Amino acid sequence: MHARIVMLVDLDYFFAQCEELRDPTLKNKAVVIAMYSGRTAESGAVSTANYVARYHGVKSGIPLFLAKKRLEGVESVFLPVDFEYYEGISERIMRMLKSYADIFEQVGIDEAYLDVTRRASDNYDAARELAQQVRSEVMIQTQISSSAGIGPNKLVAKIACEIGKPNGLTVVTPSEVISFLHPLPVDRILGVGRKTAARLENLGVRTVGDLAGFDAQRLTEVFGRKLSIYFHNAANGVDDEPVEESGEAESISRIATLKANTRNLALVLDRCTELIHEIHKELVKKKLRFRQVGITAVLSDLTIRSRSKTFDQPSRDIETICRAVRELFEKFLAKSDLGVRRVGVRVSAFEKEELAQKQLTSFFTNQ
Ligand code: TTP
Ligand code: MG
Repeated sequence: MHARIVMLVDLDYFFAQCEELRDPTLKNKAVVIAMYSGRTAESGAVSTANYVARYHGVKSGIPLFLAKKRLEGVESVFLPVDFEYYEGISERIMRMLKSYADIFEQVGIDEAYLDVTRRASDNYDAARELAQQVRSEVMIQTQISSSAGIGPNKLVAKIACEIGKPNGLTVVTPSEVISFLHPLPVDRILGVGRKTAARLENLGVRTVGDLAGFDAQRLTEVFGRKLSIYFHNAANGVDDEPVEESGEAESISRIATLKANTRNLALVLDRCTELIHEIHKELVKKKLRFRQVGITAVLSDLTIRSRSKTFDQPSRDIETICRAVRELFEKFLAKSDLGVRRVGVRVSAFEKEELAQKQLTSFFTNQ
């Protein structure tokens, strides 16, 4: 049994950096990427800005007129978003990142989680080495600088990555998690925005450590049960969200927490039934047929196990998913001596009907 090593790679000031790549004379100027709303020639918001512009207080989301005001007297360039160009660069980089991961999950145009547990042989020094390699490959191949964070889960990896930006690498080993997180301002935690941070401040909570030590009962009264459990776990660096293969065309998956940890097959399958129904609905909607069914189990010690089964023929049949999930969990539970905490179901290896049809048609017309 082992814990995970999760890496987050996020490209630095991405849209603006792409523009600098196209026109290196921009580098010493303030570069602002503008999303024009079209209402007037000048109205809109900042998509992102390079670090020269950030130094003057320009950041994502602020109105363009404010950005202009803050850059008065500074040599600056405003450019419209060129999404297609950025996407081309992103795709190349994502392919590189993927080749470094056991499990790869892209979460935005310039951001991806890599589960590197196996690749790094459970070793944080090896993971650091891997991050250096992947960042330098991206730099050499595309001249794009990136930052990476490494930790035992997504939450820690994400915060670590942000801390080291730009062009940084921050590694947080399991024994360093608490001392890393606790001094940070509480709004570093995903989901703690300005309003929540202000409410927390009223309760005397400024740092992540304050939040971790705050009375659980009182937190629940203010934020409700669900959110306060999340806050409490996050403040202690606990996060068991798996890194999951992403991409619409690659897989559809659902994951859910059980009422209590269990090794009981019937209870596990009961929870899976709901997930299977949701997955099936999506398969029908997207007209997809799968050739692979997989299960994920997050165990009581938070380790994650996955199993899958591949079929010769593509299918969209709900019965096929149910049978495969039962078979996989039956085998899995027979061997596991730990209780299961969360269960996941995944279908993948898709064959899109229309696509198959199209390929067939073009095959015949090419004869
Ligand atoms: P981010 O990774 O959040 O920002 P960034 O890459 O510009 O800067 P950082 O160095 O801090 O990572 O977002 C990636 C891209 O998404 C960003 O370049 C532009 C776009 N974006 C918007 O269009 N609007 C927004 O509000 C944000 C946050 C990002
Ligand atoms: Mg970025």
